[in-house]
Amino acid sequence: MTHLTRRKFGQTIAAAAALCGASPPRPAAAEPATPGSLSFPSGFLWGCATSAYQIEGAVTVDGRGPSIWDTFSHTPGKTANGETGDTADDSYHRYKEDVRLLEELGAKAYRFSISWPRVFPQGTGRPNEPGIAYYERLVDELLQHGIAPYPTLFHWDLPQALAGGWQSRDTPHAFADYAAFVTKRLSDRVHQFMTTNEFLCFTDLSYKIGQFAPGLTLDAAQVNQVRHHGILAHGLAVQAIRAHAPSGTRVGLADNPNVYIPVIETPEHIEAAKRAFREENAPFLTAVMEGRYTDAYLAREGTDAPKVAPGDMQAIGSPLDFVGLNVYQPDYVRADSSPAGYSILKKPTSFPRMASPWLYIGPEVIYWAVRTVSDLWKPPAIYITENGCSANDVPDAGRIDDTDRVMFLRNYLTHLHRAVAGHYPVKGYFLWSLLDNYEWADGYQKRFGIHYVDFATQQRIPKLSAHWYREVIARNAVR
Ligand code: GBH
Repeated sequence: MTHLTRRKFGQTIAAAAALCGASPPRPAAAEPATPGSLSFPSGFLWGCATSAYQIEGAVTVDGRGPSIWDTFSHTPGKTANGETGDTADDSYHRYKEDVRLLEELGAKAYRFSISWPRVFPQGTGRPNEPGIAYYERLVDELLQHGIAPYPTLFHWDLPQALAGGWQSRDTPHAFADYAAFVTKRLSDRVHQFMTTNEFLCFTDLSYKIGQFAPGLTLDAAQVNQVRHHGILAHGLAVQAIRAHAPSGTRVGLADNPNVYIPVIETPEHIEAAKRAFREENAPFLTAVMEGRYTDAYLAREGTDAPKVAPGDMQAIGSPLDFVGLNVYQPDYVRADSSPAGYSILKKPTSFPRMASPWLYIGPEVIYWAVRTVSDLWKPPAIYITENGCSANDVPDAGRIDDTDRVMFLRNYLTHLHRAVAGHYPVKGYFLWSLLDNYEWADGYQKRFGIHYVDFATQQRIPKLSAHWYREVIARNAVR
């Protein structure tokens, strides 16, 4: 029997079984269920992502100190409906159930974040034993289920007690001490760490636009200094982790660079998109990958440029074992004859979006994110550390048929496959998010989960997208 005939035969049985209401037989991994199905390399790391303040709740339990997000979310007018992370998904108490959801998906890895104010309620000084013990329990639970822990040390929940927040140069040093402590406690079991999540969000959005905690609107020089402290914290933490972890422990970060799609795939536009990527991310990922600020950034900022102490840039440029990219929405670039050599296109008002107004749909962005980072800096490995979307999920007789999310994910993963097929070193994908959760200033109205959470009862219900993702993982293939 030829391969083709067997596949057709399999499909017929599946179709018949589906008509009878039985679940179709699962195709063998080597044999795609659909012609043109896109297989991923064996060992590709399929996972899900969350973050501490967005899911844990239990904000006053076991000695946790307040974070700037507790303060901000409790300040009237700062978040949708005044919603806070006080309870969120109560994952602090329900982590075993949440690990079970991962297990049912067949997930190979879980990206979560460690709450700095649980571990150091004052940000620095005395560690809080019950705080770190929680993460030991979570890690052990994951390992018992064969799921690799991918912790991030900072996903925006800065201890409130740290005076000056990211405006202070002491904060990056406090972060390095916290990183060293966590490394000492977990690196016997955790083989990879991410330092910070999304520089732009905890610097610009928090200290320039004021949309996120602590909600400040500082001037350009102050903002550049905050950005510098953010990337310095990352660099000092890389050094601290390496100093205290066994050799072989991998260190990376998760960032959300602006990603540019060349308007037309011709060499001149591709080159322009690459230039745009390097310059538009100059204060963040570019500085981290190159260990220096670009000449154009320093010239642009002039006297507002950050003050840099000796040793800072060397720490910031510490070599990484992997780069994590959070990829959501696209921007488009064309080559032009301006001094920069590119322009970023304005999106037409008809450009399609998901339920969050900022979340434009551009599946190719995931390919260009991987390709551009790889072409520019050749890191040993790249992970997609977040990708996913919000949707207006409404249970209907207990089901959530989020076909819009499935459409979104299927298209993004199809373009991720293009990067795999092009031999770019992308090693894994973390879907944002395992669960509906606290979407920061947007509160609970914007749902990103592949599991629906009823916030009144804390019941978790797999959405259609969870069933779909389970099949992706089982077949190691998309479509
Ligand atoms: C990620 O940020 C975060 O890491 C994660 O915590 C979050 O839940 C997830 O994405 C989904 O949002 O309101 O127009 O000013 C993604 C980057 C930056 C996108 C802030 C939304 C607000 C845009 N986010 N941005 S706007």
